[in-house]
Amino acid sequence: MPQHAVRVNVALEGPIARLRLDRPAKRNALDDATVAELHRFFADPPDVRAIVLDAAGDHFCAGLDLAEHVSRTTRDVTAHSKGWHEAFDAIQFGKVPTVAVMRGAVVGGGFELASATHVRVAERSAFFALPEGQRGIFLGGGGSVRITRLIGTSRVLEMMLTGRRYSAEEAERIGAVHYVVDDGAGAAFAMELALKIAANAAHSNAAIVQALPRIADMAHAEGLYAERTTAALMASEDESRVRIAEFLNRKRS
Ligand code: 1HE
Repeated sequence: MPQHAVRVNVALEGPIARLRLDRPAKRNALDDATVAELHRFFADPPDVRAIVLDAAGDHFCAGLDLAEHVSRTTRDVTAHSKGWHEAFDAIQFGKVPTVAVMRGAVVGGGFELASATHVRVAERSAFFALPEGQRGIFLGGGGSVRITRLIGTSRVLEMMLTGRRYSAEEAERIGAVHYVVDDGAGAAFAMELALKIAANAAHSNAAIVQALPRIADMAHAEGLYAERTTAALMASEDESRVRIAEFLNRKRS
C-alpha cells in the first residue's frame, strides 16, 4: 500500500462532522486514496447528526485524477468505477445527512461526488461541467444515475456533448444545487443547515436519506406501499410521540 498524505481531514464540532478534501495543489482531484478515505469515513461515520463536506483551496473538485487514470486497463476501469459507486452509495445511503459546500470547479467526478450528498450549497464562484467527452472517457462515479435524476438526462447529455459549464446561479435554476451564497459564506451557511438537520429526529433523517430516493425510483403501487411501511416504522419510535407531544404542549408551560 503506497503511503500518502491524508486526503480528507475530519473535525468534529458538537453534533456535526466537518470533512474537507485536502489536496488543493491538484484541485482536489479524486485519486484512489481520496476515494478510499471517503468510503471508509461514510461506511462507518462517527456518532454525529450531520456532515458538512467542503474542500481546501479555490476549487471543490477537479474530478477523476487523470494522472492516475491514464495507465488503467479496461478491466481496471470497471473495478475502479465500482469502487466509486460503492463509496458514493455509502454517502447517499448512509445514516447521516451530508451538506456539500462548493466553490470553483465542480467538474466530472467532482459533480458526481456532490450529487451523492443531500444538500448542496454553491458559492458564487462555483461552476459545473462534465468534460468526460473532451477527455475521451465516460462518467464512472454514478453521474449517469444521480446527475440525470437531478437535472434530467437531456441536460447531462448536452453538457457532455458541448462541454457546457453552468454557473452557480444556473445550477440552482436547473436543480443541481439548493442554495447559492456569496464567496466565502458557504461554510458558515452549511453549518447553519447542518445544525437544523441535526435537530431533527435521527430516525426520520435516516429514512429521509435512505427511503425517499429508493421510493422515488419505485413504480406507483410499490412506492405507496413502501411509503406507508416507512411511515409506520417511524411512528413506532418513542421519540416520535415525545416530539409530537412537545409540539402539542408548547403553549402550556
Ligand atoms: C489534475 C486534475 C485532474 C487538475 N487530475 N491532476 N477532470 C477534468 O478534466 C478537469 C481537469 N482540470 C481542470 O480543468 C483545471 O485543473 C481546473 C479548472 C479544475 C483548475 O484550473 P487551474 O488553472 O486552477 O489549475 P491547473 O493549473 O489546471 O491544475 C493545477 C494542478 O492540478 C496541475 O498539476 P501540476 O503538478 O502541473 O501543478 C494539474 O495537472 C492538476 N490537476 N485537475 C489530475 N483532474 C470516475 S469517472 C469521472 C470522470 C471525470 O472526472 S472526467 C473529468 C476530469
